[in-house]
Amino acid sequence: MNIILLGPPGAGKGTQAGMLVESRNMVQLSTGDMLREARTSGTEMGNIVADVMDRGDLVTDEIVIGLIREKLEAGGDHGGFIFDGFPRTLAQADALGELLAEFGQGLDHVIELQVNDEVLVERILGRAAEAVAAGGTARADDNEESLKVRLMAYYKQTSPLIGYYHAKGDLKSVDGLGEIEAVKADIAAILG
Ligand code: B4P
Repeated sequence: MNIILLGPPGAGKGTQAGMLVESRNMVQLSTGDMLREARTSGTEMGNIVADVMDRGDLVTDEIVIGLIREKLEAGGDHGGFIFDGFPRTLAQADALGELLAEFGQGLDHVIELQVNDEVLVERILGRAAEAVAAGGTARADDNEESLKVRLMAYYKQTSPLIGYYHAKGDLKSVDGLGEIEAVKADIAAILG
C-alpha cells in the first residue's frame, strides 16, 4: 500500500507517518528529512538546499524528484511507502505517478490533513520554543518569518494538489485539529 500525506507545514504529516511506520511496517519517505540530511553533506547542493529551506521556500523539483527516485530504486521488503511532504508541486505529482508506474506500483490513498493557519503557527513556534527550552536549537525554518514563506508556498504551489487528486478520486480529507491519537484513528479508518 502506497499513500501520500498532504497538508500545510505543521499539519502533522511527519508525526502521523512515524506512527504508520510503527504500526504497519511501512517506509516513510520524508523529503524534508532527506533534504535536512543533504544540507549537512557540505556539498554545493547541500548549501543551496540549506539556503532555500531556511527561507521557507521549496527546493527545486529536480533535486526532490531525484531523491525520491533513489529511494524507490532501493526497493526492499515492507508494507509500502508513505510519501510525507512529497509531492509539493504539480510537477512533483506528475513525476511521482510516472515513477510509481515505472516501478510497477500504484497509489492507494492521498490523505489531506486539514489544519487552520492559527493552529499551524502555534504548533511550529511551540516546537521551536520546546527545542530551546530543552537546551537545543530550533529547526532553522521554525520561526515566524520563514513560516510565513512556508505557508505562502503551501497555498500557492501545494494546495492545487488537493484538486488534482480529488479529480483522480484518490483524495480523503481528515480533520488534523484533533489530538494526535484521534487523527491516527481517522487515518486508520481510511486505510482499513
Ligand atoms: P517538512 O520537513 O516536510 O516539514 P513540515 O511540512 O513543516 O512538517 P509536518 O507537517 O511534517 O509537521 P510535523 O508532523 O513535524 O518540510 C520542511 C522544508 O523542506 C520545506 O519548507 C521545504 O523547504 C523543504 N521540502 C520538503 N519537501 C519538499 C518537496 N517535496 N519539494 C520542495 N521542498 C521540500 O508537526 C509539527 C508540530 O506539530 C510538531 O511539534 C508536532 O508534535 C505537532 N503536532 C503534530 N500533530 C499534532 C496534533 N494532532 N495536535 C497537536 N500537535 C501536533
